Amino acid sequence: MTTFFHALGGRVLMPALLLLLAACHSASVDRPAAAEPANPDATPATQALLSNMHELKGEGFMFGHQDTMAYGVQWQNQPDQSDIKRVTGAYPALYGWDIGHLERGDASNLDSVNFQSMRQWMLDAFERGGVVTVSWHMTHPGTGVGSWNTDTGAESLLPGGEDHGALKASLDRFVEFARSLEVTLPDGERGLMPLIFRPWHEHNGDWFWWGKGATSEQDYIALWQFTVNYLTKTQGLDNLLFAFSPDRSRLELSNFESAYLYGYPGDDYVDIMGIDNYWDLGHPSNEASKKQNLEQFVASLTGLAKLAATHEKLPAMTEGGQDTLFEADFFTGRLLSGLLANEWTRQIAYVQLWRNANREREQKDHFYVPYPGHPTEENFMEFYRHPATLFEGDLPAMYR
Ligand code: BMA
Repeated sequence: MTTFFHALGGRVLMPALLLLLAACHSASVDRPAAAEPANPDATPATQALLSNMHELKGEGFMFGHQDTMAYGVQWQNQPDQSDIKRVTGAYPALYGWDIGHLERGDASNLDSVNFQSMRQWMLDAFERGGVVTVSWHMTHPGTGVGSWNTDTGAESLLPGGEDHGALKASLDRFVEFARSLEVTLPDGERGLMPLIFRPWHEHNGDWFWWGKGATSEQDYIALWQFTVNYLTKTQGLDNLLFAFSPDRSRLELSNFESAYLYGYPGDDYVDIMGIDNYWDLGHPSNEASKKQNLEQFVASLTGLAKLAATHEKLPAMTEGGQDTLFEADFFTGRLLSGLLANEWTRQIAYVQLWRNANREREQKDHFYVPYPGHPTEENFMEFYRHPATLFEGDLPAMYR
């Protein structure tokens, strides 16, 4: 570029070149994104996490697992365990935790994970160089009913609404929790560990009280914007990156952009454009063939990555997988094939699979990664060994 530029006379061409670069900007897959965090006051470590995740794009994706340290299919209450670790010997790069029931002041979350233990697992992950993401199946602060109850929406929680104080009280529980996550940062100072915060997920579905039907699009946007402003500006939490995550089952591919942007609170309120995808990975209610599934998986990731590039956001598969892993080649045949399909799908910065419920405690099979002895174990090892799959030990320093 420099040679070409000088050869043609820099002065005259400079403005034209800049214009050209600006025009290419939105569609280019090669250009590293600027990675300005939504919160302009984000701490240096939080900004570094965002930039470093942007840097990973095209190189590989961080592999994550929900609740991984808390329990697995065949074990619970054991130190330093994870089904990922039991199978591969490695820790995942990304750790997902849900703080549902923190708002009730409970000692444990909705899946019986003790909050003090969760806190320690988050700190341990940071110490090892891993990344933590938090979701929230929040009970309705006004009515106290669970997140899956859709009788009452978010309207009363908004500023001026009768339950607005209750929403703030719920958010304050998280503020207190996040403030307890104090670590020594790369600059040697004590401060809060960065978190990827993913509230109000799958809002384009009709199953949560903040979702379609119970809550209008306008109220959803107001809820999101209030949440971000309250946590950052009012409470001064500057260690958060914000992830938006509609559900793929309700995203029409032929109309991807406008479907995806339903409820989008705006670029000033989002760092990560996510997608929760169970639908294209062998969901029992999806009647498409496996081949069509794969095509649609690729189309959804491609659409997401292109849109995220336009908005200068990080594209990620924030949640998903195949419940009970009934296909022996799931990890390479479906997940990896989709993620490596083209230059856009290779921009996906992380993929997080959902939890491995403890069989004895929950009396059911509900799991997304293999455990020792499961038929997908070998296939998962192949996935693990692939250079594009990043586990904790593969990560560069993410916070500097
Ligand atoms: C769902 C299931 C539930 C769980 C909830 C919150 O997808 O795994 O069993 O309670 O997530 O983690």
